[in-house]
Amino acid sequence: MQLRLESAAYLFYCKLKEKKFSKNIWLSKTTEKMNIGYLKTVKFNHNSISKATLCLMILFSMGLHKSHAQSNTSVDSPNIIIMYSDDHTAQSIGAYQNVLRYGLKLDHTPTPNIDRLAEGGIRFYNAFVTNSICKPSRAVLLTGMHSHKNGVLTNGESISLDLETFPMILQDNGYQTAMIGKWHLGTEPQGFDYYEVLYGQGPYYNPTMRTSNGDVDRHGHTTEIITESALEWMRLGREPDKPFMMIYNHKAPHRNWLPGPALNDYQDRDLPEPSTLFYDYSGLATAAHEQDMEIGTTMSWAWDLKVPINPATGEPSDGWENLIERNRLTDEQLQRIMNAYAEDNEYLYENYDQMSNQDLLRWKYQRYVKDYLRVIREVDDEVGKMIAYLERENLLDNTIVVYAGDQGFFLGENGWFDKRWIYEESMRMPLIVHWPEGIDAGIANKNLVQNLDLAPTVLDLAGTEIPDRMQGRSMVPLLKGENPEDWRDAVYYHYYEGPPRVHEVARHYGVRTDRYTLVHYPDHNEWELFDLEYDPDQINSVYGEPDYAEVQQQLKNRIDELQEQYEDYTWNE
Ligand code: SGN
Ligand code: CA
Repeated sequence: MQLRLESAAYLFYCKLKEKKFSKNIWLSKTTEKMNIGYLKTVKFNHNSISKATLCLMILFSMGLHKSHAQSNTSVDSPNIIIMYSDDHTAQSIGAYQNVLRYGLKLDHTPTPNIDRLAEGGIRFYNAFVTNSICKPSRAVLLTGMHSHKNGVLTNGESISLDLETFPMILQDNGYQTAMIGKWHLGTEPQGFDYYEVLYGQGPYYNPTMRTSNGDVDRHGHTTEIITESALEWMRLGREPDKPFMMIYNHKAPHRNWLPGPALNDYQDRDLPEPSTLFYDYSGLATAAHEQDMEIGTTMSWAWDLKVPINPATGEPSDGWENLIERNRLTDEQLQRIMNAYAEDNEYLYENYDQMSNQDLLRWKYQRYVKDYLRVIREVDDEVGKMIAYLERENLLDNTIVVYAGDQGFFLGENGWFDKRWIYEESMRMPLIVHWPEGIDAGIANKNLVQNLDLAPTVLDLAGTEIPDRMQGRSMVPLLKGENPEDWRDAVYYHYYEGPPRVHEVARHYGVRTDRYTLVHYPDHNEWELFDLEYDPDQINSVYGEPDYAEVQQQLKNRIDELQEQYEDYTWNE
């Protein structure tokens, strides 16, 4: 009870402190605060944080002890925060806008805070995942091993408890570790002193968080709640005499893009369309024709598009109740959501009969991309809060902040949403690293890097040994602005979740160099080859064209070599 009272007093103090700093440049001025209560049960692990430590932390934080925060770390063991937002694609980040030659070109930045991280640190323009889907990407992040080595080939597998991950290694080397937000890997999070994670994908509203000490019901918008939980751990759970590593993973912008504070953004205007919105896949192989990830046909009126009445039938849309139940929406939350979409939905109901398929796709695209960017703006605001906290506590300079997405995403390119493909939109991940004490500001790096490299990089930064089994390479030389001559010239890719699984994207593997992408679809025995210099949107495969015969053969050889190097024998049927 005493602990609860002290926690409450401390949280109140922190709120006051936050108010004082609310003009901080990292906080977006436009955030509309939601009119919903924030109820919570704070249950910290009594084993990992004693009452005495907590009291000391409170006293220290109230000014009786100054700048405790930095005393615990040095450049040799910096703090580390990894942000691995779910499905956050590079086309929707301001810091990437001017370099991407494919896809949606936005007319504004939805990510001022993330952009600022890029301006103050290093951004990787050519970062790619090894397998563009959630669980596999997260398992690669934790283990530094490709999917065929870590056992998580698709979203159907859970991570094995027997695997040694980088958080476990950091823990053994004096780091305090925490995992907050989307976990998704099935088994209980290992290697963390504290965790507070969503069940599975988690809802956009009112999530139940699974913690080291049992479940906690939270009320409010999940993007804000994940930050609240992370900040609570930083304030009350963190041991100031140890360096820390926290994984802070947003659920947003994963499907079904249900905004909170930003619900009313973009009400008065439409957003640009990608040039390939109406593309018919005529230059692509069979796999592209067989997918089920089209905005026009795959998206559902209720769940995806937030249209409660099916405009074709006038009946309630299938799944509307599900949306309310899955998010446990209160009347007030539901009303606010209904109000935000009312005017555009009314337009759809009134005009549906006269709308062509093209008009309908345009309407659905606007609804989709606006919601995607709304939930992105919310993530960006929360990243801003986190950075503001670090700055206030004098932690920012010696904390390595990694901002990344767990893969890319289609924002209407090819008329699609979702990911999975080796294509640029899906395979490229945004990757930004900010560390004032260790990285020069404003570096734009073009080396081919992968999520596979993150575990070895973090271990290298923490001064610990990198196990031989890890298949990635430390990016530390790149962080220092160096350009090692022997850096990789090609990235290897594989995707295993073929039909009949959700979105029906055929299994494939391939290679991407600085100029070409070669991909093989074994279930169709077909190939595609893209010359990204002339075809950045990858709409015209040149596989089999005589002019490309030589490069085609070289790339096939390169795939063989990479499969050998990574010991990937999963394709040798
Ligand atoms: C859910 C989504 C899919 C998505 C997968 C995998 N449907 O099944 O659209 O591809 O997750 O996403 S949903 O309507 O239920 O959200 S992943 O990021 O976890 O790999
Ligand atoms: Ca994902």
